Amino acid sequence: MKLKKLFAAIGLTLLASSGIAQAADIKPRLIRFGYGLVEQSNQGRAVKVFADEVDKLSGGKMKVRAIGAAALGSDTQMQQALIGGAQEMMVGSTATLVGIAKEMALWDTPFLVNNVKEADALLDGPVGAKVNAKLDDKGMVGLAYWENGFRNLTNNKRPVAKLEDLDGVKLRVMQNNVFLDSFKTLGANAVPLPFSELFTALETKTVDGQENPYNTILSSKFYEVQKYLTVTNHVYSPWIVTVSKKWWDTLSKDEQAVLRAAAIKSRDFERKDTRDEAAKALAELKTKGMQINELSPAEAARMRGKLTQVNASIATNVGMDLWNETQAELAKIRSK
Ligand code: TK8
Repeated sequence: MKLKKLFAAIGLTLLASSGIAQAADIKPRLIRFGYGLVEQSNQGRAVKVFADEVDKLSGGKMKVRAIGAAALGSDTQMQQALIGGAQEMMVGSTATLVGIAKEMALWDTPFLVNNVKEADALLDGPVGAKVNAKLDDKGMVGLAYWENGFRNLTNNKRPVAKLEDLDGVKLRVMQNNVFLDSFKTLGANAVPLPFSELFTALETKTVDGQENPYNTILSSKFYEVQKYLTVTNHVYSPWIVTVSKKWWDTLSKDEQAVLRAAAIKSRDFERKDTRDEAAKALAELKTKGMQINELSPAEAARMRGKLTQVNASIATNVGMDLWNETQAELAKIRSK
């Protein structure tokens, strides 16, 4: 199946580059593609790459209308629009998909991967494909995992240098039970909220803090309303590019291949762009006035010990087979 997809993608690239995309079975299509972050973010930049690639591969017939800043709704609202067929595509956090496909909770496992190399290998390998395929009979088709990134903690109450500093901090978490449990376990007062409501919630002090990758803290200007940042890297968050299954089933094989190829091309761009930006972002957040706390090795270990207490329940939720397969796959990746 994978080879077939690959050949289809290569075929299309050849078609497009030789200027005969007209010959392929491609009709004029309008694709409403929603996302949550602002246009000037790693997410927005990659959606633009996706749109340009779809345009190129389809000989200008398939048009992507990119709509950022949650203007089409929060992640969960857009997911429902995809399932219902009212919107064609989106990119968003896998964490908000857990209510639809419980296996997605695998990606919320604290400290599951140690670095981006492991993340790429796991997500692009058989385990990633298996989890992704769970969306198919739920009304969505997943095309590629993009990088959201390693998540770090910010808050406005006090510098968090040890576990106890989190006591009673009202912390916004993504809408899913793993995140809720994880941060309750750490002693925070965890409050699930859609990302689209987060800036205002921080600004009005409805919540004290949140956790997201450096890139997002920067592009969403959380530094304007958050004083303290603690480098926790507590979980690697993927984004996933999804298509409405209802709409997907109306597409020709050539049209589907255009979307698959563009999702992979933009994924590769996105991961590199995100990593380049993340490497500079912490210094930039500092110049914007944030106070950065690094955890001592002892405190980091304590936090890790607490957080990984949720692993057992994640394993039960995603299924023991998938959990064990993931551990085996990670061992394989690490031995390479
Ligand atoms: C953007 C979200 C965001 C995620 C979150 O729509 O909710 O905190 O990290 O990237 O998907």
